[in-house]
Amino acid sequence: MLLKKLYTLVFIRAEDQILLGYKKRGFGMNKWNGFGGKVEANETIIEAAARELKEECCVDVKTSDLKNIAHLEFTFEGEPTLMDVRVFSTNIFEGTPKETEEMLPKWFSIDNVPFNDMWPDDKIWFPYMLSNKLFFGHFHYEGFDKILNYKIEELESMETFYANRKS
Ligand code: 6OG
Repeated sequence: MLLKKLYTLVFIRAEDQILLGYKKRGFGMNKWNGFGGKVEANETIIEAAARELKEECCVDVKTSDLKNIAHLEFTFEGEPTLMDVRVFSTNIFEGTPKETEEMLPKWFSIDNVPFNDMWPDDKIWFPYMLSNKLFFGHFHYEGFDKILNYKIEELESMETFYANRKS
């Protein structure tokens, strides 16, 4: 039995650019990624997404402007947990991204995403996100650098995906 832990991951888009943050500490340290973290017991997933974005780079979004674009699952060989990551995107936001203790934000052209300094799974699923598809992905890692196997599929709607999912 895998213990499921819920996380959020938010991407801010502006024309042909995407906002990424360089993680300065903790899980995924020294990698570029979207902004996110664990969902707390007292909040909804989408509230957690907006909260983490604000905490990590000082950008404000309305929860109603966050679009759920993907569901990602990560498992690690020999580890009992499954990371259940809800991915959101928006191009409606307020404020200028600012460095915090956790993240250094930077805009990247969508043609110049720094995949060599990101989680290895990102180069597999970013093309789906950047072409505005909805998708599900599961990645099984050995350690933190090697993907042993994965599955990725485009979805027609996130609502249907969650409605048909067993838990
Ligand atoms: P904190 O530990 O900072 O939350 N995350 C991943 N993101 C990508 N792109 N690839 C992975 O491959 C990831 N594993 C975790 C989810 C961790 C943050 O990192 C994301 C959260 O936004 C393994 O609270």
